[in-house]
Amino acid sequence: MSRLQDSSKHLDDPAKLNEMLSERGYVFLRGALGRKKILAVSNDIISVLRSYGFVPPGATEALWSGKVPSGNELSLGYGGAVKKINSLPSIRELILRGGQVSLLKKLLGGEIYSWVENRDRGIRIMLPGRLSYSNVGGVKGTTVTPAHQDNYFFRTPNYLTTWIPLMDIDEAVGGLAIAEGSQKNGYYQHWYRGAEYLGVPENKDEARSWSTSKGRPATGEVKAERFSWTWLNTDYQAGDLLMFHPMMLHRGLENTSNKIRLSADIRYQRRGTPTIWRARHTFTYSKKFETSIRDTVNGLGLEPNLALKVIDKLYVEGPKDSDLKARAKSAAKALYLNN
Ligand SMILES: O=C(O)CCC(=O)C(=O)O
Ligand SMILES: [Fe+2]
Repeated sequence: MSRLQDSSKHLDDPAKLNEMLSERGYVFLRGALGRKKILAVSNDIISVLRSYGFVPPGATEALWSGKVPSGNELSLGYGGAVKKINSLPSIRELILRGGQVSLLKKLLGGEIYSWVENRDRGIRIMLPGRLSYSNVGGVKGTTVTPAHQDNYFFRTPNYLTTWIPLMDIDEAVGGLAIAEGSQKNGYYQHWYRGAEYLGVPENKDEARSWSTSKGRPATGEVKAERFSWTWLNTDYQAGDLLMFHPMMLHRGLENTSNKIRLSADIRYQRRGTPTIWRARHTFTYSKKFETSIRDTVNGLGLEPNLALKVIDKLYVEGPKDSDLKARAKSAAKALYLNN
């Protein structure tokens, strides 16, 4: 693992930062958001986690009590504790008016549109270890974010992802790693095994082992396993800001510490530029739509590769007035004939 390059000395030079975003695909700015401000936000989160028993009484850091979530308490978008956290005034303030917003105003040269789904997806609460979860959007996955491009979720080049550590995140707490130069090759194949989301294989061995265990690419054009990556991360500190390109390959690192990893990932674009449907809806709305796509398509009994393609097509098109089953059938026919 190599280190992210810190560009904070160019904080007042938007042209330079834009140049880096387009050439390197990311900008990492040490301390740009102010340590004190961010720690005040995370104190509010820690209070909520304490009240749910995830942080022991009296602890002022995000220490993990050892409590395992009951049901979806900590699930992105859905969890009770997560909903409570998303409704905190300090979180809303951070998302709508944090330092990243004023910086983006300068970089994008206009007012900023904060995606609707930032409201219920923005904050991530990551317990130590690698737990499986199931059924968010009809998809199974694990708590350690697999390698992916955000383009998998949001099929538009027209936004930036900001990743914000809400505490000090060293290698033990995990954090985020990005693959140097990976934004330059297009849209990588993202894999599934049945309903299990695997993400992008990190090398040939992983691709081989997925494919011999019934994994298959569900979307994307470029075989990522052709490349070999240098992963970049750093000892993140509260106050740091990482911004990256929609095509940048990145992944979560396993949390092996005794702390709960707190971070935000929120997306913005210049106001008035074209948006995609996901930007205009809450995360819970979108996941519900995704579930109904999967249920509908799986109910048609299609050949598995075709089913994955149909799911992807309906997902990209987004919610519409017309009946989903009829849409699925005509997409299946068109894709079948095209093959
Ligand atoms: O924080 C993580 O584990 C994943 C974040 C992510 O995928 C993103 O910021 O786009
Ligand atoms: Fe991501």
